[in-house]
Amino acid sequence: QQISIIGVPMDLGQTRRGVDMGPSAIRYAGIVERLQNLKYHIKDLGNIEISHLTADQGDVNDKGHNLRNLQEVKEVNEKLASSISEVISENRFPLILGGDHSIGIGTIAGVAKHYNNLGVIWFDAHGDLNTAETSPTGNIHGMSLAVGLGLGHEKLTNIGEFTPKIKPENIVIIGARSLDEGEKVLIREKGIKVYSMHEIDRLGMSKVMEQAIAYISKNTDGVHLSLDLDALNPHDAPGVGTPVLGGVSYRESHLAMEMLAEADIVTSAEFVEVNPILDERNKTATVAVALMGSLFGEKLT
Ligand code: DIR
Ligand code: MN
Ligand code: MN
Ligand code: MN
Repeated sequence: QQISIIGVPMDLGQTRRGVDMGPSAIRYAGIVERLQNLKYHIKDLGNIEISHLTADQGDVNDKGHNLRNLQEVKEVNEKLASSISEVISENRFPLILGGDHSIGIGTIAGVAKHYNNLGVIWFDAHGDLNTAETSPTGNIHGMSLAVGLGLGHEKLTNIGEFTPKIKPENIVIIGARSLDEGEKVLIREKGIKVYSMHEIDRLGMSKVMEQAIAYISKNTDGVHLSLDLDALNPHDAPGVGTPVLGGVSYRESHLAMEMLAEADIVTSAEFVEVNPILDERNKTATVAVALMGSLFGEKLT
């Protein structure tokens, strides 16, 4: 199989500086060599260009809506969606390096164009199911999964010129432990499958992944993995903008990737929210690269 890597140095979906250096940190941690060692043909397409020239200054509500940097986030995600779509048309696997999680909007838009029933595994401490109305922050990185469902500002939902991109029954959230009130309501209303830390503690990651894989494979013709590094315990992945205690361990996250590799269901993937400024000696990018190794079939045996 052939993989194309796209970096998205996006930091406009939230307010912590430095996450735009995530793609560099992941490349520095050796992603290309790691995957080449697994005998893949790798094309690194470089980074999507991001302009900060018109980025919002000061209070997000000055613009009359609760969507920080709406225009810039929209433009970057449009570019990202078409790049990804091109990669899939060339029969290559798109591997996206973030950047904050607002890039999930463009990723899902680009991927969903190629599938009738795209499944999404959202590995995250958060739900990213806010809209401008429910968001406590105005940060679009907390809204990307909702946008995929067709909920939110039309500048975002219309990226790729079709909406909705995904169905609520084709989503699994894994690792959640910080959900806002509006997100909880939406999860209940839409019946979205969530394996929170509670289920991971009770069942163990092995059972959780078994169930998640069975659930997501049932009615889908492709599966996108969106992995926010803050799903992991901050001890194992400290370089993230919104760390939450009590996360998935290093080994649990690897087991999850290994089981996905075994199931052979993932057709696109993104690894987001690596912030080298907040990190300890590039630990989080290194974990991200190790997880990608496992996702693409690396095994010690
Ligand atoms: C919070 C944080 N729920 C928000 N979201 C984050 O701003 O909407 N997602 N950090 O990864
Ligand atoms: Mn920047
Ligand atoms: Mn996220
Ligand atoms: Mn998160």
